[in-house]
Amino acid sequence: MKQRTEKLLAAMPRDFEAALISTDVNRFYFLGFDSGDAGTVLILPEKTYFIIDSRYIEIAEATVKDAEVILEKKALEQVRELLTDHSVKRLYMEDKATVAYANRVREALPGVEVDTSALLSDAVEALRAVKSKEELDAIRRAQAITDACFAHMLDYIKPGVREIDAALEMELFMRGHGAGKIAFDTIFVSGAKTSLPHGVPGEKRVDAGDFVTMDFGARVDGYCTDMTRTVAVGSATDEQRAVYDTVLKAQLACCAYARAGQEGRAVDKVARDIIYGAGYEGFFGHGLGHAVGIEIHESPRYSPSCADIVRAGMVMTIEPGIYLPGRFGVRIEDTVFVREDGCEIIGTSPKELIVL
Ligand SMILES: [Mn+2]
Repeated sequence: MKQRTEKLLAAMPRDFEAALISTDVNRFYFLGFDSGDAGTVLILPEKTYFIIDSRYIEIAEATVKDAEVILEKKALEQVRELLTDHSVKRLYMEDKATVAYANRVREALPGVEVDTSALLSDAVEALRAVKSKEELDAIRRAQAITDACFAHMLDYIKPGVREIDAALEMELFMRGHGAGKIAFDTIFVSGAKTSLPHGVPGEKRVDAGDFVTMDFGARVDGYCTDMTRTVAVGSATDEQRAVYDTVLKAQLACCAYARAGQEGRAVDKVARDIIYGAGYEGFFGHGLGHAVGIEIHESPRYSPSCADIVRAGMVMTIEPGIYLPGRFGVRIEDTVFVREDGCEIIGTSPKELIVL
């Protein structure tokens, strides 16, 4: 954790004096503190402070190693005292802090210049984008649970099963097999609802002839993974197979193409060229993928507008889809680890069309 604050200090302007961290994800990134949604982190060049209320003080004192843990009374008054003690005149805040909170900080710190530009958040996001070995290991463990869940669902899915029961089954499986949390709300949709890229599981029952799309992931030690598979139940028509094969071809081509040093949009284009070339222009509306880490959607993106360079050590999703409104859709998604010479698919779940 100390390395992370040191990297931040190196990334910030030379006249950096202090940073106030108030978002859950960055508090976790700098302290490893994952209990609750409270606490204020103050990073100074010489020292980091963690102001935390009585609900969490015991766990904070036991687990936070690289910051001085202080019992919260009035957090911003305590911040003001610390800034005065250290003669700080300029404070960076995250641009993802709420406007209300930023206003309270300004009011509480007269005489301190409060910078709410994107500078701090961008610097932290750039650090978070490149994963350490420990972070990658957590994502690998999350993915192993996610793969096991998919295998379990191949046995579970039958005509007559309700979507909401299947989604709950997936969440129970992942939590019961070591996921601290799930990475995001599980998507299990069937039949015509598979044309909704982020459809919500409902009362609908799986029918023979349906496609089923499952988009899900476990979260282990604070890190997410993200996977989507589409399977057929009972049978698949020639048109369903043609759409599936096109998405699979695009997904495999992107996995073969992706490597460090590319603009995000270059990898997106590989999928888009295949899908549009097969006649499905207008039916693949979302970007090809996104970085994954503490949050399920991080920067950079594989999308038509992303000119950011994807670097070695980043963890990205590759998830092309085709969605035919009112009829059916297909998405196939892997989480991959980007290396200099290619990308490694972290999961092991099969991708050829499975007819249950
Ligand atoms: Mn995704």
